[in-house]
Amino acid sequence: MSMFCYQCQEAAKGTGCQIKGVCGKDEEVARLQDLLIYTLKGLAEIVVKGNLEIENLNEINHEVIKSLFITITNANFDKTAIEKQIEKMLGFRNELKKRIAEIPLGDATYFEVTGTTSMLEKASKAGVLATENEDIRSLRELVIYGIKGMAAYAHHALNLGKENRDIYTFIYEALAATLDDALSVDELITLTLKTGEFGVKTMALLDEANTSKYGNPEITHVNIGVGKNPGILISGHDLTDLEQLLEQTKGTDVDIYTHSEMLPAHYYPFFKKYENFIGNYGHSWWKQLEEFETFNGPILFTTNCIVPPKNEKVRDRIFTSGASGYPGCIHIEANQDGKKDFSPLIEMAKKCKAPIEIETGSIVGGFAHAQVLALADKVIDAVKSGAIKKFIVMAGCDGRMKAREYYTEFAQKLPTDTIILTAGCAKYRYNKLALGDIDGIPRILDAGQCNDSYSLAVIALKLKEVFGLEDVNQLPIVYNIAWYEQKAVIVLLALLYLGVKNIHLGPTLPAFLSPNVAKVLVETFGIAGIDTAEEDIQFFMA
Ligand code: SF4
Ligand code: SF3
Repeated sequence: MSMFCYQCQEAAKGTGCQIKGVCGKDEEVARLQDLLIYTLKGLAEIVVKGNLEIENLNEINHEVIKSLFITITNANFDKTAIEKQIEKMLGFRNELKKRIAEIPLGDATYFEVTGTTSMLEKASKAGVLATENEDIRSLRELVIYGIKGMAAYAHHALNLGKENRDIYTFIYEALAATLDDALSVDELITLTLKTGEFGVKTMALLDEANTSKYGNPEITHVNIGVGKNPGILISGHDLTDLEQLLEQTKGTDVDIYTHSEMLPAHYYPFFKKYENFIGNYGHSWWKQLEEFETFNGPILFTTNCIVPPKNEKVRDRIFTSGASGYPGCIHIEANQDGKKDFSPLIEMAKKCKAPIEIETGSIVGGFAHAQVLALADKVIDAVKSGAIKKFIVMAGCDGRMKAREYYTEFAQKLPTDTIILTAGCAKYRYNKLALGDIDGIPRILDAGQCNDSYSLAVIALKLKEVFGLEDVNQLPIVYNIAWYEQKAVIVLLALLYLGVKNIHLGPTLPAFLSPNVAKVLVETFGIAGIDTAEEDIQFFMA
């Protein structure tokens, strides 16, 4: 077996990718990502066992979360960038080793590699399958995928100047715990729940970072048509990149459009002052191959999800930043102050044609916690009068699997007295359907990006308080979540930590859940898969 990865919903045959990733990740990238994670585990073991002060590890903390982010599905396909990151982290690891007294540590803290061949060789013994017991492996990976998602959100918060040492402390603790053969299944389950607890803390931190800088998202109609100027398309989740791009294109004849998970940027008051911030182009990430062709201008990936470009001409228009990367695409690095120079994209855009219009009209969003709570009286009245029977949380990810047509059908067939609460790119399966409204409340309330699932939890907790309920599960809210990559894993663990039960997860259950671990999740939390749209609606409405 040349590689093994089962971290996302598209894992080949529902078990794992072994020759090449369905996502396009090749064997070398997969193995290098494994080695990067293994290096982080070794570094974390030194921090934990050596009782090192997190506050003295500033740069290392930042590089640890960036490294985790690099290994998220569809974030970085660039071998050279991953190798460099391994070397950097090994350098930090060796430096930290000198700071602690002689205490017994494991292989992850001692191994050395020189060059690609020895990295690949070492990686083959350090990947997922190095843990033989399938239940321990399953729980270790569940924790690792959770902290990958957590690290991505912590990285966005950090870019906005917000960080929390407790989150870094937990990430080191969790990484080191995955090397500890003494931990039992029960102890690893406890660690999994703790991962959810820190997921909540991290999403709250990012929410605070976003809203303190950009204001609270508000009801916004986002244009989905195009203008006459050439444009730059920005994708991914990093709002600081968008801010810098808008500043650098202000007053030029270059327009800025969002793609996929960048759509919710339009909901923030801060970005509304930019006249060249035109609208959203296209759908969710997996449609990018065709949509980038017709967009005509440069594309900036600030994070996942990148689909390996098939057309070289399109690839030449793709730029990456932050944790993302793709071989052959220009990577825009930040300087020491976090400033990025986007002039290569702007100069390219000036020579490009305007985007070809693929749709017209607008979509509405901006229903994060502050906006929904501002409408609370209206919402509560509608629930009390019976006009709203149920809220269906349909947050999460989109993906290319045909089975995901389920979500469109499900949204279409829901009774008209239901409201869909969404966040993340899962929304593209139904956010352009004309589902109407209930007493002026749109039937699809989009809170924002996947991390804004936090908003949905805040709304649920507030409703519980208003209705004087003991338990969040007594609310008329059901959860039908679509997952794809590891940010959805941290969202799921966060919901479990908050006590949410009976979450339905689709389109398939994670390949990394062993039968026994899946059984625990089913028995303890009522986690279930999905059936047909009709059957599920009947079940949810009962
Ligand atoms: Fe396969 Fe998903 Fe891993 Fe890519 S990220 S190799 S598709 S399991
Ligand atoms: Fe989407 Fe990749 Fe997960 Fe942020 S952009 S939700 S899949």
